[in-house]
Amino acid sequence: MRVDVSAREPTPGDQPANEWKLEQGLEPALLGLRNQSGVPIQTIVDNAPATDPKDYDAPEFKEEWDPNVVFAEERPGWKGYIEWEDYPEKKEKAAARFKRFKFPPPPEFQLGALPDTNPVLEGKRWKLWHKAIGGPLTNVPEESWERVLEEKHPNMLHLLQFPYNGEPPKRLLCEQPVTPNELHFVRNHGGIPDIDPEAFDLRIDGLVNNPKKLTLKDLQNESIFPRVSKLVTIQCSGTRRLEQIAEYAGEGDEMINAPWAEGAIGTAEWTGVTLKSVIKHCGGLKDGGKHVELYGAETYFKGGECMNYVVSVPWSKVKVHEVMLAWEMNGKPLPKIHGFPLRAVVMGYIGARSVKWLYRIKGIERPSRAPVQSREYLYFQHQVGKYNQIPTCEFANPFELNLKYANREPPLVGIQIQEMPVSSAIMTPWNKEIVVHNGEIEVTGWAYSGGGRWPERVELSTTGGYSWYPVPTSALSRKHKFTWRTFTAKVPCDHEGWTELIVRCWDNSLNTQPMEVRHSWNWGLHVTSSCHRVKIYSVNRSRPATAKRLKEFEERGENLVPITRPTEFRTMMDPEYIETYDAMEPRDVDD
Ligand SMILES: Nc1nc2c(c(=O)[nH]1)N[C@H]1C(S)=C(S)[C@@H](COP(=O)(O)O)O[C@H]1N2
Ligand SMILES: [Mo]
Repeated sequence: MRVDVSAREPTPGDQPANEWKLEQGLEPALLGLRNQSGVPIQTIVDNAPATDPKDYDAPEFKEEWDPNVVFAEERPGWKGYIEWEDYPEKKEKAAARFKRFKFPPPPEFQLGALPDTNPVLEGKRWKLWHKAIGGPLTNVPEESWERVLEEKHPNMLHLLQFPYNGEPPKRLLCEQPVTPNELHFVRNHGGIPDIDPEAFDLRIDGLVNNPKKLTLKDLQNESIFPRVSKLVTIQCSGTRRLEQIAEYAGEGDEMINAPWAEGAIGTAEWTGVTLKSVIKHCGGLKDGGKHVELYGAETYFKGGECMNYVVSVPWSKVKVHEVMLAWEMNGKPLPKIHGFPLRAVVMGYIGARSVKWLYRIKGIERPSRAPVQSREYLYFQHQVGKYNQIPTCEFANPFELNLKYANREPPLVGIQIQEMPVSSAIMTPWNKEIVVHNGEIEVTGWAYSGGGRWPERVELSTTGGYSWYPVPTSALSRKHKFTWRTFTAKVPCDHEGWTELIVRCWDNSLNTQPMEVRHSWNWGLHVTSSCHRVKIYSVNRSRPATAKRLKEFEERGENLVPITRPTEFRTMMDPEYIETYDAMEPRDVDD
């Protein structure tokens, strides 16, 4: 890798074969740094090999303690649940063990090419982290994958094998307004716990008046808690991240910033109770209690530390019954991969708050300082990047930064993402497709708005955004607070050749979407709320000349694709050419 291009002296004969591609930014992963500052900048490439996983158990890495004992699962019947938050010493032990190994760097999937495999990315480091810590974490990656194969649709697009992140193929996402469980996207930060519902209870503590533990039976006792069922769309803030990546690379951790397309969104009917009724049953929040922290049972890694999955929502959201604790998804018990036996469903918020394998709820004063709440899922201002995520640019090394800030107020230069904004996406046609049509193009897609707003008008453009046609109400699925609307609609397209199909949604508050990806681009690559644009090559058969030409292709058995290949047959015979030429205005003038 060329680390400093400005320092490079070109000598005759040393021209790399890919120089032209480098000049043109066609291999950005190999480009170096052009340092015009006059000050040397550290660009050391760390070539030390990663620890061989075979050595994790070797004598030199042996601990004086047994990871099966120290990191033992907390409770019988709760496979995949190690409690970290209650035991700082345990966290320290794991962090110290983690530090003894060297792990491979993340794959370069933004500046370099995405592999054409399914799973697209493997999650190698995450697998190794689990194996290196050992004990009950050792086989979590394999068990997670087995669960995926068991519970998810065979056609899922697996973006990341472990922690599992997968979305349904476009053709299946919007077939119906309620997403079948097997096709609902999955976004995991770790393994998939397997908790015996008989052994399960939910702990409610912190700033609540009467801390309690409630079993599933308690929660399902309708004489205490009214049962609710509600259609709710869950959308990951990473939905459509691929479009941001295609424009400009951002933070490139394959787990944190998985390269989602349009499918990290799904709608289900969730059944359970509202969190407000549960907190009320616990005597309400104490004075000063303004947020509730939600704990997920699996192990998450951040900056070399082990932790449980913890986020928070404000009490104001809970108070209006917009947070549910659900045990059913579309009339069936929650699939294990979606949080069995109990998950939160936070309506109209970013998916990250809808905690799966929910085992604890804690009343707190301020938004959680757990990293998923306060260091991830931040919406950074445009100019924030790798070197300036904190108000002072003290550290270039994110690992050091994490350790330094582990026990302090987190950096606050980004907005914590809670309510999702209005957004939409086209599911068909696909980007770069050749669409042969009769003057109207059939478009399918979805539109959604967070915070309890709903798509009030969905518009399509076949002219790159100059003119817009509303999707007829009859072509949109029913509106509800907290759900998307799917659509299949025909939109006029007079244009021929390359054009851009665009979708734009107006919600009931008349919020709409920025036109360009750059307008919503941010370092964490979250919330791609700009209008979804799909480039298509339009072939409009409603034009007689086009219909005639297509017929000729058909008669001669000639392929229209690839369109880049020159037409093989003569498209006009001499007599027709002369006749046409003579009928035309002359090419040149005589005087
Ligand atoms: N315990 C736990 N809860 C979690 C997550 C997780 O990794 N662990 N991922 C969150 C994120 S980022 C999203 S987008 C949603 C996805 O929900 P789903 O996998 O059921 O579609 O779950 C959220 N709840
Ligand atoms: Mo998410």
